[in-house]
Amino acid sequence: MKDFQTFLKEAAHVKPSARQLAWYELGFYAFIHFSVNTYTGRQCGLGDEDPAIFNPTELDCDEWVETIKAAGMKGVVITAKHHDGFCLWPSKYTEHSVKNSPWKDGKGDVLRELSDACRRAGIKFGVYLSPWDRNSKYYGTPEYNDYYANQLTELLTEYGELFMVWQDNACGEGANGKKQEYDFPRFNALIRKYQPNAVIFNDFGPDVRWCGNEAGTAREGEWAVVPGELCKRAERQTKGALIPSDPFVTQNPDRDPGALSNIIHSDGLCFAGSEVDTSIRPHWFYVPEDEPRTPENIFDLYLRTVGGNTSLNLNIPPMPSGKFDPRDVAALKEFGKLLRERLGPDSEVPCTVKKIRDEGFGRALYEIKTEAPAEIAYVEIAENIAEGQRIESFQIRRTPEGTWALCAGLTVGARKICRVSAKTDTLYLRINARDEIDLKHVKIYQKSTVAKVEKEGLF
Ligand code: FUL
Repeated sequence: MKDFQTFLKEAAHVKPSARQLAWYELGFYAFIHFSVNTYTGRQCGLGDEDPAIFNPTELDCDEWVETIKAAGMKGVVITAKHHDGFCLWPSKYTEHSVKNSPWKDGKGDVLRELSDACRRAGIKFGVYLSPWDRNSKYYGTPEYNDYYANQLTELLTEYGELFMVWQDNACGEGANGKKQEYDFPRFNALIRKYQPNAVIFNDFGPDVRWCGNEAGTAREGEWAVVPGELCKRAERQTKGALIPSDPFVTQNPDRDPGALSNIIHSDGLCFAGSEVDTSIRPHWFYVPEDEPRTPENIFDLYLRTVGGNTSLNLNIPPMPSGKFDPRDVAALKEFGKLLRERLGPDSEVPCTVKKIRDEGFGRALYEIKTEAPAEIAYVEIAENIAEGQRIESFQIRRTPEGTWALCAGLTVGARKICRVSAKTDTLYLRINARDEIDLKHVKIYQKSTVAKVEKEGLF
């Protein structure tokens, strides 16, 4: 059996692929749930909807993309096909698609319009293709895997570069006794073949895993280094458990899968970062009575997710007209303003970071200095995760010693953004890591000057 130091060192060197690193860089992108459900008010279609109900006469994808960009998002993932089986593109393999809708006389293609708009605006494009299909006559038979693979190939080859392919494991209620075994290894091989830079999202990886809820809640400590038992299709980079495998621990997604108490039981660790997917409204598809999140709520969500070593996939459901609801547009644009004011270059205060004490075993104390005292509002810490994720806990402090910290947290990973309230030119950062600490950067943001001007104007 391994000794603890060897185990920790191996865990600290589990590395992301280039595509996973690029996905971490993006951090924040839009989800779009759009289908026949937009017209029926259902959240899960039955599969027998008439394609004639899909008629987004005012659809303008450049307008969608303008809002998405204004909110600081770097890409978009759209439901090319949801569980109802209706295709937003004119797939050759089914009649259940836009080609039988009155929209643009059956000549429309939402994916074409959106992928072109994304390219024009310089943001990334990705697709959600539901494995569960309540329309396809093949569903529940081995032929369904051919059907899905054919549709996937259309998406992978006809719409330019994809940054993400999003799948879930919803297998449904088994209507008519149908239950489908999805051939994910075959689907994933196709994605790798045609879109080698695209990350694959599935509940448990291989590239990006689900955070485990749809409420917008990330774990306090989100690890990208997790048991291979949980992310079955991800590549294992280590071999052998520290304490013989315990399936309850390693395969239980309700736990904190990357915590040390969990991974010591894993037979092999892999790298799979977590995505938080949630909606700007209480539902995935448009419901006129729903109210969107407020700009402050989205900012808080952003801090906990993008600023908590996960990515945020925030759903904006279009209305039957094809437009976003003006209330959602207003909330997103106002949020974008808050984001630029609070975490943009105008609020950043240059600082120097110096290791002032090395305590060994991945423990160290850093001094962070700004040129002059500043009213600090946020501190961002980033690990160089290209070499692995290592930080187990940290504290941001006014003094090097003592029990009191301005902020204390668990993981850091690609990005940790902390709310801090202190007027000072010196902060201390204590870190406890699994192996040698490799910091990519520390950034300091002062209370936004825009807010200050408003305040001065008021008083
Ligand atoms: C789930 C689906 O069942 C929901 O309808 C939604 O699309 C969500 C993002 O994924 O698995």
